[in-house]
Amino acid sequence: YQGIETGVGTSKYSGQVTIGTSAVAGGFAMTDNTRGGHSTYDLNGTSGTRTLFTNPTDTWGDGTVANRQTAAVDAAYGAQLTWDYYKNVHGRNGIKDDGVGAYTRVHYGKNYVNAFWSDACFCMTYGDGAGNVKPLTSIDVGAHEMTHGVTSATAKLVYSGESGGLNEATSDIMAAAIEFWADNPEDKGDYLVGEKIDIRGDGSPLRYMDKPSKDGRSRDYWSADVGSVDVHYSSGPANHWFYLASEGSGAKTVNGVAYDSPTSDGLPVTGIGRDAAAKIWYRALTTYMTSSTNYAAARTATLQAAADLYGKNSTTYQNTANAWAAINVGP
Ligand code: ASN
Ligand code: ZN
Repeated sequence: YQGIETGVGTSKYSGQVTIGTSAVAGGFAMTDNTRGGHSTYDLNGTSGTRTLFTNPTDTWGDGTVANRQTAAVDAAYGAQLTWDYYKNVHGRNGIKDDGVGAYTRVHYGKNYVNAFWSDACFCMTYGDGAGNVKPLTSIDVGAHEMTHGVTSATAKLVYSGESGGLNEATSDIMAAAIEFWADNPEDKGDYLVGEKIDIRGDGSPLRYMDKPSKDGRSRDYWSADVGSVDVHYSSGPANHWFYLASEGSGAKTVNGVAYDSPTSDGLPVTGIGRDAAAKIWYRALTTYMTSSTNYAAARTATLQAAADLYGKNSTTYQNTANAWAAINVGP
């Protein structure tokens, strides 16, 4: 698959987008040679046999699920944004920082209501949803899954106990940062996870970062038993840290979404801004966290990162520490 082309895709969630493609005999393929050769494949309702998306023209999808290219456009766009975010914001050249792209598979199985990253294939996989649950190919879901690859290539946070919650939170945190960074007019940034998918059928998102317990399961604050709950719920305190560190506590509306973020001790917290919070988390993840990092160690890691980036005497450092205190993680 040759060269560098730019296709035009009509996505389901993000409107009309450009995607990196390449020229092949008889047309074009969804292989992006500007991003490490990242390719997007059709599993066609199976869990194994994959076919590279190709097309006679460089125009893809039509925004409907009936057109099987549409999910591919969304997933390829999400992977592309995630690649570009890590490169442009954090200087990271691909998941392993080696310039090599992963790959994406869509239309996994039948009525599959999930998406996942696999270290084994070094790839991301997306289900089509079922009933009224839509394909799991939104920007935030894609960025979440691809970030699991980054975590695997860096801190390697073990996917159980507190480190598992921090692994999950890393995916939600970077996904929120990526959604804001992309600033797509059809899918503006928010501190919600999976709000486009309607996974519960009542219009609510899968997770909330300002007050994670709004999902009925996630924890808002660290406690000694947090490591005993599912990693998608023990992520709550760290997701809450990211919200508080970014925006501060209390009521606030961002991109038209209203938030109201509490603190464990009722004391207010001042935000450092989303970009600084994401920089701190990324540096902590890639420089200081290890496979066994727990909540207390994550606090230390982010404070080391904040000291490196902003200085130990900065208000950014102090507010970073205050956001940890607000989720009940102290010195
Ligand atoms: N979509 C889920 C996740 O990435 C799959 C899983 O449970 N690992 O967290
Ligand atoms: Zn995950």
